Amino acid sequence: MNKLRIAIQKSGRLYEDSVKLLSECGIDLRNVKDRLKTESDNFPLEVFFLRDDDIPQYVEDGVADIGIVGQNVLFEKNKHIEVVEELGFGKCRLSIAVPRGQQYEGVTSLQGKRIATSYPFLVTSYLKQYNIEADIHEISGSVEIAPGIGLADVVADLVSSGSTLFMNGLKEVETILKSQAVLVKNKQLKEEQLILLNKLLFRIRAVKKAKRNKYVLMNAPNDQLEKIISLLPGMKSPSVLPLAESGWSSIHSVLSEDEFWDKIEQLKAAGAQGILVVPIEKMIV
Ligand code: PRT
Ligand code: ZN
Repeated sequence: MNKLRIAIQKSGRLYEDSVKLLSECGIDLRNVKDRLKTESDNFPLEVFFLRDDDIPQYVEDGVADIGIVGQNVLFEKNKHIEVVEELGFGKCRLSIAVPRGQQYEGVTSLQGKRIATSYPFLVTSYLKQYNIEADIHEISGSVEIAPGIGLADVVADLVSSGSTLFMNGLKEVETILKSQAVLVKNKQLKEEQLILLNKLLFRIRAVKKAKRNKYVLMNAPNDQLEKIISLLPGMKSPSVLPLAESGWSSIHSVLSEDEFWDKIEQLKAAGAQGILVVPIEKMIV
């Protein structure tokens, strides 16, 4: 039977969110712990567990059809593969950081400096834009300790909360790249694999959309209905149901995360009561 093969991280920061995303898409995986490969019983999907650094190569070579990887790794490896969807997890940035006491007056301060990083390609490309030449020291881990042990003057490393830099006496001075996990695909997928990928994408988009929206229910006196309805978008328009108590209605709608709190305030001010907010599992428009 035709299968779609996906490469995801074996263990690390992207592993749990990748497996969770598949699960939210209704894809059950057999025995994921300590395996190199597994399958799903309810979707034609085979899953390869790999080091994140190897995923772009596997997808380019067509050993895997698709993969989940951070944009930082994707752009560093610079393989011929396509991004299909941003997944909204694994968010971080690749930044340049200098010792806190060191004076820094913009990128020109980096001229001739020794920079420790696991991202030599991205750092070199970034500096090139400013005609800066630096001495790049590629190291694979614990980049943040490099200035402290005299290996480098400056680092370029991934940052999320910033606490690792802080604890190592470093300050972030430039952002090279903002990154999140993305779904990538091989450039020459066969028709059968494309059909399966589109099926998976349809589910991923429904899950992502649901996360950005909330289902809201509220009660309101009928004489306020018009005003309340005008505030609500809903998927088409809000549903209005009569309450057992005459003169009152229950209104159901969907609100997006971005406008959520503003709308709730306006709804309360317009006379809505007993507002309930419920998470949405899937949203298909
Ligand atoms: O074994 P494998 O090679 O698969 O894993 P890995 O050790 O190379 O990667 P892993 O699991 O650490 O990270 C996988 C991916 O998660 C990265 O490629 C990024 O896309 C994403 N990601 C998101 C991060 C971070 N946030 C992050 N904070 N990857 C690493 N970090 C590290 C960073 O290198 C630094 O050491 O966390 C530290 C900084 O964190 P803060 O919160 O102190 O700023
Ligand atoms: Zn890695």
